[in-house]
Amino acid sequence: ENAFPTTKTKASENFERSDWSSAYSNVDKEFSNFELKAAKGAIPKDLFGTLYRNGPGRLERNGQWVHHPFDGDGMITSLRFEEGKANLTNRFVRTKAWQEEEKAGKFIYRGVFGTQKAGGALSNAFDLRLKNIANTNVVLLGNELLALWEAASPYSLDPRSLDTHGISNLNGVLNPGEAFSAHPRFDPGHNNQSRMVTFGVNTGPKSTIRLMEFSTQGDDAGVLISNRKDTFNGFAFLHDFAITPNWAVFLQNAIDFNPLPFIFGQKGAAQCLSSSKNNKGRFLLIPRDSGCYALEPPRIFEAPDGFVFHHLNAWEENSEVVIESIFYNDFPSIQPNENFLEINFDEIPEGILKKCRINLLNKNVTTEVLSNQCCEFAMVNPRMLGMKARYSWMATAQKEHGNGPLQNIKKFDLFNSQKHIWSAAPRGFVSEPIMVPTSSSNEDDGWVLTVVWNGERLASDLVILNANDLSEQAILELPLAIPHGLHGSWVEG
Ligand code: 3ON
Ligand code: FE
Repeated sequence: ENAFPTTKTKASENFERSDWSSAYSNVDKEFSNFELKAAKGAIPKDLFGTLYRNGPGRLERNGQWVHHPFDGDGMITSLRFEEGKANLTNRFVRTKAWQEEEKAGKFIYRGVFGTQKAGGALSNAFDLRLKNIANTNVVLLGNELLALWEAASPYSLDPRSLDTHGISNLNGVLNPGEAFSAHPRFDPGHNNQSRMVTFGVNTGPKSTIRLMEFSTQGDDAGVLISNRKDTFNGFAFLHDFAITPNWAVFLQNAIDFNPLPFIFGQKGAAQCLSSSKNNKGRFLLIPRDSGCYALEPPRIFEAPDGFVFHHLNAWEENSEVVIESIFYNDFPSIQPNENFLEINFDEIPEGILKKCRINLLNKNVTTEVLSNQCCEFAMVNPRMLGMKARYSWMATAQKEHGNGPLQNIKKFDLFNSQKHIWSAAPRGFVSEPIMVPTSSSNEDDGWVLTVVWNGERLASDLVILNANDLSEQAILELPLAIPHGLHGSWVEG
C-alpha cells in the first residue's frame, strides 16, 4: 500500500522527505485489545485511562490520492493504560461515505479540501454534498465516544470496542446535519461544575454561533445545560475557540468565501477560503451562562492581522481577557495545482504562538509574540484551562526558525520563556502531545503522550514523556502505521 509518490529532499531540509511522506499510506489493519510492550522504559503504573486519537486513515482509493490529507476518512486509535500495561484498538469510523466508498472501491464524494471525483469539473459541478469524514477529533461525552468533523454532526462510537453506532444528535440537541465543532473545551469546574463547552457555526453573509454547554459528571453526563445563539456579520470560519470562567472567546478570521469554484466543480469548499483584503479579523466574546455577563450581548474587538486555527488558552486578569493563539500570516491552503506531498515548507507560513490582551474597558487589544519557533497543537494542564497557566506543551519544528514538519515536543514556560525539548528528529515526526496530569498539585507533574511516526520502522510509536522535563519514560512500538494525525483526548479511568 505504500505507493506514495516519492518526493525529493530539498537542500534546506534537515530531514529526509521520504521519512516524512512515508506516513501517508492507507491504514490496512484493525486491531482489538492488542497488547503492547515497552520497547524502551516502562509504562507508568499509575497511568490509568485511555488515550483516543483521530486522524485520516484512508488516503487513496483505486489509485487516486486525496488532494489533502485532511480529506482522509477518520480512523480512531485507542490506547488503554492500566497497571503498567497497555493495549491498542483501532477502527475506521463507519461513516455513510466510508461505507459507500468501500463498496464502490473508489471516491464517490468530493472532499472539502479538494479531493474530486474522477471525471473532471463536469462530474463534480453542482455536487454540493459535504462528505462527513469524522476525522478531526475524538472525545467522550456521557457514554458516547464522539468522532468529530466540524461541518456536520458527530458520529457516536462505543468507547471500548470503537464500533460505530452512527450519527448522533446528542439526545435531540442537534438538528439533522447540524454543524458541531471538533474543538470542545473541557471546563474543569470554573463555576462549580465541570462541563464540556462547545459550539457549531452556521456560515453565510451573516454567521450564527450556537454555544452549548454539556454536563460531564454524574447521572446527567451528556445532558445539555446551556444553549445560546448569537449572529455576527460576515463569514465566520471558526475551527477552535477558548473559554474563561465568564467568556467563550472566538477569533473570527479575516476570511472571504467565494463558493463559485466549488459549485462549478473546480475546487473543494475549503479551497474557496482566502485572506480578506477588505475585512479585519475580530475577537468575538460570548458570555457564558454560568458567568457574570450571562444576560449581556456578545462583545466585539479588533484582532491583529493573521490567521488562527488553534488557541492554547485564555483567562481573565483584571479588566482584560487574555488569549494565547497560534497565528499564521496567511491562510495556508493547498490549491488544485499543488501536490501536498511536494509542499515546500519554506513557502508556506508557519504557526507562531502569540498572546493578545483584550481590554474590556477601553477596547484596546495588544499582541505579543511568545516564541518564534514554528509550532502547532499546544495545550496547558487541563486543570488550568481557562485560568492563567504557567506551562504549555506543544509540537514544534526541529529548527528554531522557519517552517518545517513537526519533529519536537516542547514544554514552554509562559512566564519566562524557558523550554525543554524532546526531539524525534531526524527520522521521527510527532503528533499532538496530550498532557496527562497526576494528582499532584504541581502544574507540570504528569506525563505527555504523543504518537510518533517512526520513519525508520515505517510504523508509529507511542512515546511517554515526563511532563516536567520531557525525559523519556517509555516508548511503545505500535503494530500500526498511522498517518500524520489531527486531535485526540485523554479519558481517565
Ligand atoms: O461554510 C463552510 C464552513 C465550514 C466549517 C465552509 C467549509 C465547508 C470549508 C467548512 C468546513 C471546514 C472543515 C471541514 C474544516 C476541517 C479542518 C480540519 C480537518 C483540520 C484543520 C487543521 C488545522 C491545522 C492548523 C493543522 C495543522 C497540522 C500540522 C501543522 C501538522 O500536520
Ligand atoms: Fe484543530
